[in-house]
Amino acid sequence: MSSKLSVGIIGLTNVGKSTLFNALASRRLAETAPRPFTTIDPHEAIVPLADPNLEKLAVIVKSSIGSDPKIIPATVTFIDIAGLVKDAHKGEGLGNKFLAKIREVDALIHVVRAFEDEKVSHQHPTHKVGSIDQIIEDIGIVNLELELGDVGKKPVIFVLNVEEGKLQKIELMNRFINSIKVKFEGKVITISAKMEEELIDLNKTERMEYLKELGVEKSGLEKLIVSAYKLLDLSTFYTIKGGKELHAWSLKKGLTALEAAEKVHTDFAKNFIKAEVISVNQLLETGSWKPAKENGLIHLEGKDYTVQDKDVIEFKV
Ligand SMILES: Nc1nc2c(ncn2[C@@H]2O[C@H](COP(=O)(O)OP(=O)(O)O)[C@@H](O)[C@H]2O)c(=O)[nH]1
Ligand SMILES: [Mg+2]
Repeated sequence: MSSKLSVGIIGLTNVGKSTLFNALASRRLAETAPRPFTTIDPHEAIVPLADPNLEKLAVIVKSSIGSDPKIIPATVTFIDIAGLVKDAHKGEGLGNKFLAKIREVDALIHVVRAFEDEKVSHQHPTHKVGSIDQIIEDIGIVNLELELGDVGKKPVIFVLNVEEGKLQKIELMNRFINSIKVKFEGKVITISAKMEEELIDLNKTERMEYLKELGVEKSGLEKLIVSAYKLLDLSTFYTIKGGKELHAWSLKKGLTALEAAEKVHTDFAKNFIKAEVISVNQLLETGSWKPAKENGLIHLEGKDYTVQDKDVIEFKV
């Protein structure tokens, strides 16, 4: 079983793919400084998923062991795949190489240019750059290459890269989104890659204040990370190792306790006896593991148990 689920960032050239990728990659650095995620490839970013349950669980753990546990969030891997051009499937612009990379990922983020900027050239401007017609045409070009390149059907999120000033123009944004939805299948998110890149240098509090000033509730990046996670059809389970390490793990939906154990530790899978399981909400309501156990809320499961989203699992080996 391949445990590395990834999302490839694709699109024409000069649409803001790398700008978006850099913002994603830096968010990782900003929020997970204590944990050195080893970078295998500069085009690959392992990004933590914000999860309010982790902080709540940490409070519970602290109240029973007296110190703050180390928190390790679940992650999504994003890959910056260089731009596709027309006739990529015939090998244009290293097209074959990029198409091969696209076949390897599990889902796609298709970045589409919706910003206007004379200084940034457009590959095929037959319409006004940033117009709905241009957007639809751009998506069509890339989709055709994917089809001819035999990429196969993959879940996709369209990211409309707009100027930051346009983000609050809800009506305009909805018009963009709806026009895409009429023609193509997939989720659509509006984002300003450039703004997200500028947010990198701010800390969490400054970032929130800045967004508030702009009249935006959440950074587009957060929305995108959550959507990508959903797109991969993952569920989350939690382990609390010795009360010291709080770990969120992602698992394809429908997998078993044994497969979950394998993710945590190969030895866990080999020596699997049973698993103690409780939903995170029940554990949070009860306040700690011991009373939950005494009240019969923790159930014993075997290897074949289908892991449910937001299970807290204690593997017995
Ligand atoms: N004005 C403007 N420029 C942008 C925006 N996003 C990206 N760019 C610029 O467009 C150019 C191409 O961006 P890049 O991320 O390298 O595109 P890629 O070829 O798709 O990876 C760069 O000069 C970026 O600074 C945006 O939202 N607004
Ligand atoms: Mg690029």
